[in-house]
Amino acid sequence: MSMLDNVLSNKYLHATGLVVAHILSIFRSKTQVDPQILTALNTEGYWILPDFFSESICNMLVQNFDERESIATIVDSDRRIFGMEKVSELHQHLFADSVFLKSIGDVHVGMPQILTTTMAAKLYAAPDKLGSGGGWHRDSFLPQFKAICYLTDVCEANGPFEYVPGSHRLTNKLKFALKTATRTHSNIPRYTQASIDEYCRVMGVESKFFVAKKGTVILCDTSGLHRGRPIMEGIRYAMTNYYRSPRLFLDRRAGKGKVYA
Ligand SMILES: O=C(O)CCC(=O)C(=O)O
Repeated sequence: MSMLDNVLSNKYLHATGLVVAHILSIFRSKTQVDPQILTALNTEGYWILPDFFSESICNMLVQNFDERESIATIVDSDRRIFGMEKVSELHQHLFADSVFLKSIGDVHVGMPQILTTTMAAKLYAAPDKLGSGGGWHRDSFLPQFKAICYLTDVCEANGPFEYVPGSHRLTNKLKFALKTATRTHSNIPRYTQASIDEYCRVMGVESKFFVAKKGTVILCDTSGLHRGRPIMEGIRYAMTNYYRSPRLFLDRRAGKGKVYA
């Protein structure tokens, strides 16, 4: 092995190179993302893109789901297909592979985002259940980006997405913890309605639910408090892009100094 090979194979150099590449890619995508969207994601934690897809495209995406409903995972009255981009080219090309959506996540999170899965869902009415996502929760403590697209018109009755504005911000997580002397609240993932009410009262905010037409995309930082409201009547079709950040650490279990993305 030459000296150059030795230098290049050095795991620390490799990791440093990855970090530099990530930083460069963030600057590159910064120029392409609407600053209004970034500001809203930073301050409120969400942004709405109306008419992202036309009605006819939504109908085709719904039809693609219905044709594959037999492979869906059933939980209560929900039908979910994880990895929809692998079984429906339409979902893949139109949504999963969207450079536009991913680049917003890249800049918001501050790292190039990796699509974990596109989940397509058909949710039936179940007034006595907790709703999509299993009730109020945070997906993570650190920033996390998701793009949710309604494929049917969503009104108050058929399970709109609901979010507590600003609850993703570290300053608000700390403020709430200090005000209530609760050190763990921002770190626990699941919440009762009573604890959400308490958060809103203490922080002087109101949760917001999103009634919107099919084809609307909701961008959100799911480290904030959120849920899909229980579906009282009707059906809600939607698809969600789940993104994650690369893991910038050396996987010691593999013992090969491999950097996992
Ligand atoms: O589908 C929704 O409206 C919300 C889903 C949700 O809570 C989640 O993806 O974490």
